[in-house]
Amino acid sequence: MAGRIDAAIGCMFLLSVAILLQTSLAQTTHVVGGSIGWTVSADSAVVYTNWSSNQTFLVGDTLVFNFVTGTHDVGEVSKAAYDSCNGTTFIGSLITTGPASIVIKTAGVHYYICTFGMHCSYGQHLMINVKSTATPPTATPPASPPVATPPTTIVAPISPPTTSPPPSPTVSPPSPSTTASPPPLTSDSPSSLPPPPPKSASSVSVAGFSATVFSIIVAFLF
Ligand SMILES: [Cu+2]
Repeated sequence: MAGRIDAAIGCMFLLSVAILLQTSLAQTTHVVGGSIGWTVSADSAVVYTNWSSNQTFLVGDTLVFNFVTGTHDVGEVSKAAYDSCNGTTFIGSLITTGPASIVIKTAGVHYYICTFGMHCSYGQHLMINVKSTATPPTATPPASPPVATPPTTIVAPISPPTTSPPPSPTVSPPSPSTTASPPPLTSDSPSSLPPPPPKSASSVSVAGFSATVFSIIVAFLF
């Protein structure tokens, strides 16, 4: 009993460890701009647009903005602020110390800008589309066991037909034999019953005949 409980606890522990490992592996750290980092240049807008288009962002992932403190900053802003490079109001807080790590907490489109000088207007801004966590792929393996269930339900309908034929053959042979055997018994019994009445009638008549003969003999003698 105790051994079974220990085994169950062990299995649950291993399962939770596997889930934790899978969850931690699913999280990705994205270094914004790759080797270029978080900076400004003539083609900054193109650089960050191309970089983000080649990434898959999931909730729980981390963005790393590589910059030297005092030369840039980064803050998440609304779409309106992103479009107008308005660095006055932020979602969360403006991060002025580099490198800056930001964990993505919600799905949807997120916008980031640098508030230094004209950096945003020159193209130092980032727009990313974040998908919800990779739980759908992990939910797909559990879906395969349910797929195995339909075959078992299909097998169940097949078994009834195989079981039903045996009963009918076994039932039919007994019924003819039972129906056949009663008729001989009933036919014998009626035929056997009638003979007794004739026998008894003849015996009565014989008895009456013998009594008559006896009375005749007695009368003849006396
Ligand atoms: Cu900047």
